Amino acid sequence: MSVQKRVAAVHDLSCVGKCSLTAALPVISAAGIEVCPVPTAVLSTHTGGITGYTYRDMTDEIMPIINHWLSLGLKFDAVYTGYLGSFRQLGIVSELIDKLRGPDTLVVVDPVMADNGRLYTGFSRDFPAGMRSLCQKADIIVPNITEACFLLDIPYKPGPYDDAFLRELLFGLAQLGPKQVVLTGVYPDGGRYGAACLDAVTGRVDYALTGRVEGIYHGTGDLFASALTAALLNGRTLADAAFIAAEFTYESIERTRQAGTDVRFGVNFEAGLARFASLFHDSV
Ligand code: PXL
Repeated sequence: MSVQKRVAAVHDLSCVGKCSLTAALPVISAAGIEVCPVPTAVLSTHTGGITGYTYRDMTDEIMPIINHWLSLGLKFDAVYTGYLGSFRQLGIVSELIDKLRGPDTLVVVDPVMADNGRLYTGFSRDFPAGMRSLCQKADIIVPNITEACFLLDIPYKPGPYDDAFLRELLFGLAQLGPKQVVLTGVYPDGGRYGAACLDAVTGRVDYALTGRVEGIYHGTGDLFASALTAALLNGRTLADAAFIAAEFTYESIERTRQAGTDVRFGVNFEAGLARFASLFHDSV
């Protein structure tokens, strides 16, 4: 029996909406990995397409949580960051990475801040520049196309996207420092959708494409990045992990489309967790 892996997951807790921690906790746990949450904010729901949500900023709690963990001698196989609750957290999370990182710790930064060409509600125009600095610390970054454009300071354009444009984004992002880049929300044509990944050490580009469902499904970027992190920690290659994550996300979206539920409240990924977990039976 191998020693169980442990991840520090630095995201908000949106109590309804199935994104951030409410995706990372079940998905990564299903793959046999311990998930230690660091809540960056606590909200009644996520902020996408919903008004009237409550919001409690957790900026001042982050370092005390980390310092307590360090005093206990806890070690982490990965630090996985997502939605941050304030601009100030960019610096705090950078410090957190320095403190928790060991020689073999995988640092995954999902630069959550925008989608469909626009910054999320509450994010200031200088946030992307700050997020660019955080990405420099990462081993892997997982932006969507909009976030990639903000990070590279180039204009967003709606898809479909050709190979030349996707390579421009992938190689441009690798210049920031991460060894691997996984770009989500990629669609080369009307029928396929998924991710493009670059291993900057070898220069190899792979696509992980599944079917495409029209519409905006909230929280799916977080589901994808959580599944990707889980698969990587279970020893899968970047291309395999991206494909596992793309399939898991696509099946959750398709299930939700068929059910016809309110898409603002997230997709039904729970029904796919048993199958997802079964992919890792050998490694846990
Ligand atoms: O899924 C990204 C995300 C995470 N957390 C919160 C959000 C969003 C996207 O809107 O509002 C609070």
